[in-house]
Amino acid sequence: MTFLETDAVVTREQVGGALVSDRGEIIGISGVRFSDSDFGLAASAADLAPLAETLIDGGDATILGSRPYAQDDGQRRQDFFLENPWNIRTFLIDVAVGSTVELNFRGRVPGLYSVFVPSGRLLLVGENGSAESESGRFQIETEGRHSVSVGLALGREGQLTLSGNVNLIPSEDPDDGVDIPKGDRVAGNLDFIGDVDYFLLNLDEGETVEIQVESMNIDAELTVDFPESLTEQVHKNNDGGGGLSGADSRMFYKPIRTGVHYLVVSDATVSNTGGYLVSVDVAPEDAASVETPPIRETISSPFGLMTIFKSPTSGFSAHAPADWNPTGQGQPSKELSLVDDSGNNMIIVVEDLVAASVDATTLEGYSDLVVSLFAAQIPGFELLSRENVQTAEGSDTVRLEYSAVGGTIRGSRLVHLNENNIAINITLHATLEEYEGLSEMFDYIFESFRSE
Ligand SMILES: [Ca+2]
Ligand SMILES: [Ca+2]
Ligand SMILES: [Ca+2]
Repeated sequence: MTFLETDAVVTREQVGGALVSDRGEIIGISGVRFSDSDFGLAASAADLAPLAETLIDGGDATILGSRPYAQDDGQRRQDFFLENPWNIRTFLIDVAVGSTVELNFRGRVPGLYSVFVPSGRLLLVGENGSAESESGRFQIETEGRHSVSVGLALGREGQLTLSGNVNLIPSEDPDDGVDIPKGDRVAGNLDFIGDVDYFLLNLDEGETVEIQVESMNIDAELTVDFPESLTEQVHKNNDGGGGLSGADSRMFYKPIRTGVHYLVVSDATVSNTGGYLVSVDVAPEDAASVETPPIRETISSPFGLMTIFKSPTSGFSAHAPADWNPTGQGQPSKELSLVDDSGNNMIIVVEDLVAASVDATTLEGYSDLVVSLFAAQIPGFELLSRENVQTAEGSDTVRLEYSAVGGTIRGSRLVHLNENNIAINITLHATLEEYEGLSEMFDYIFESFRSE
């Protein structure tokens, strides 16, 4: 859409009129006005004409398709499968003011639910831990349909159950799961505050595409992801597309694999709703695409599939359980953070001792420091053993075994200091009940550590 700037008065005195040329032709329709300013624009009549014709023919001129309310009465229990981390299901609750709603949320994977009042304000958030259930209760204070959105908190896919003391009415979002062919432009809509839409895009390895999200309504944010991606392979862009509001997003994306990708549209401020256009085109030859780190190598081990984690900065590698999920969070020194379905975790932290001005330049000195920090920071920390171990490829390491939190958690930490005074820490935590079953795998992970 082209917008025209003119010295004709388009705000205050009037809005929404025709912009007429000195030859009497309608060249634009005013109406785009920036809030808090006296600056307005007219939309090009040439761009608007097809919409006007559609409207006269009785068609849908919003180009957003029809968004019918759910007709179904719903039921008290909803079981559903989320196919990917961007798949969010919404259920509506339509009960009288004064009613108390009780929700129960459970699944084999950690999930999140959010309850919104009809105006879009967030009322309640809950998260079920792995294999646990979470209950929430709230009172209906405003007339209208409340909504509950449910998504994965961790992991790539999973089965979840939401149940309540009232009917939960499924609300289908016509945007989610829509295919976008290359060279096409598709209209979507963020239907409610917090809506996230995902589109499916088939790409060929190495062929760079230009992806763009344009909107006058939302502060478009674009995310490109694919199944089995690692945290560092997910790309986001907020305002790279500029556009009329300066908030459009754009990305040149070079796929590192052939197959389906997720193109995700959200509002960067999580406060707007409305329509947007998303387009995918073959990028110009010289386009500078975002850098995606390579897919990690996977190998089989006596403990199942392992991915070989290679540090992007510190020249070491370690095996990590392929079916543990990245937590996608943490401080910059955390190079890897994984968790399994029971909450057992693996964390790799890298510390540059010179940059951090840490006064410990030997492996022994640094290990002493780690133990004293643990003792100070971890509730109920108890050191069970400390051993100097040489790994299979000959690196000197210190292995610490400890218990924490009243003996309910067992931890193992491998500490290594390389010749550049970079400290590498691999920590594995398990609940006391699961530690025994996992300890051989922990040994295997520590033995696979290689400092290069
Ligand atoms: Ca939507
Ligand atoms: Ca959606
Ligand atoms: Ca933006």
